[in-house]
Amino acid sequence: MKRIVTVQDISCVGKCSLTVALPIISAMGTETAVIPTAVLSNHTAFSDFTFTDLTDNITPIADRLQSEGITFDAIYTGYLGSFRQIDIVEDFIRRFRSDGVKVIIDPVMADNGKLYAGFDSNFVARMARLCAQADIILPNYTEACFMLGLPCDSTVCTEQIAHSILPQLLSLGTKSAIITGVTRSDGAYGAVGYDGAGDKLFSAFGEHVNKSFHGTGDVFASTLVGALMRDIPIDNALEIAVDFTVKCIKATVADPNSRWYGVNFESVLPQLTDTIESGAQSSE
Ligand code: PXL
Repeated sequence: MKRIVTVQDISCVGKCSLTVALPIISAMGTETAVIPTAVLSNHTAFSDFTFTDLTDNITPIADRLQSEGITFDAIYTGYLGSFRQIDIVEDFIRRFRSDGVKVIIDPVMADNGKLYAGFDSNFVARMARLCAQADIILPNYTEACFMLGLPCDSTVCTEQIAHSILPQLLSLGTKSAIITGVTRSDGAYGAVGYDGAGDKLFSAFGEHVNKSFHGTGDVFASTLVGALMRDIPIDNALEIAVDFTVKCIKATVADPNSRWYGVNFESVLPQLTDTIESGAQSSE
């Protein structure tokens, strides 16, 4: 069984970051080690939140794991809370990266044309520099625009726009990029990727449910990471991640008691694991 480490915050309530990554990637059949970068009472879309910074714990944890000889097949970073935290995470990547270790960076910091609470343009520039360490980055359209210094005034990212932005994202130094929140000409909603080594574009689209929820980016990223760790090729992994994210949104919309702050990924997780396990069996 492969083992990944994911480095992001834990929001006690809110269904995002570690409380999404841990159940999804584990259920998909990969050991999921975690490095919590901060503990928040709830995510930052609530009107208030507590924030306990754990930056100073990261290096001692890395020292201990390294002296134990622990290695990882992938490093997946998500929401990072400060400039200094990115420096330390970059150091962590340098220490734990070796041949074949995939580095997946989700530059979580913005959506719907706006930065999340607590971030500014210096943070954006630092996150863009972290992307140079990545094998794959997973920005949404807003994050891509911020990192490239492009105006993000049109709320719709068409496939054409995605195609023009993707090579620019690779100029940040990442090997591949996937941009989420792309609208196809028939109204379908999904993501477009570009693999620099193979010079290959790929995409996946699903039904556009016109309601946005917090944490869907984390559901998408975790599912993609979970699929890649099961040796599913990236274009197929993207289809699985888009399909599961749409299923989560639809399950949330269909639930009259759903909560506003996150998606009901729990109710559709068994379908995802069935998909992964049937794929794994047919390739055995
Ligand atoms: O889903 C992204 C995310 C992760 N972690 C925290 C957040 C957000 C989005 O707002 O606030 C703490």
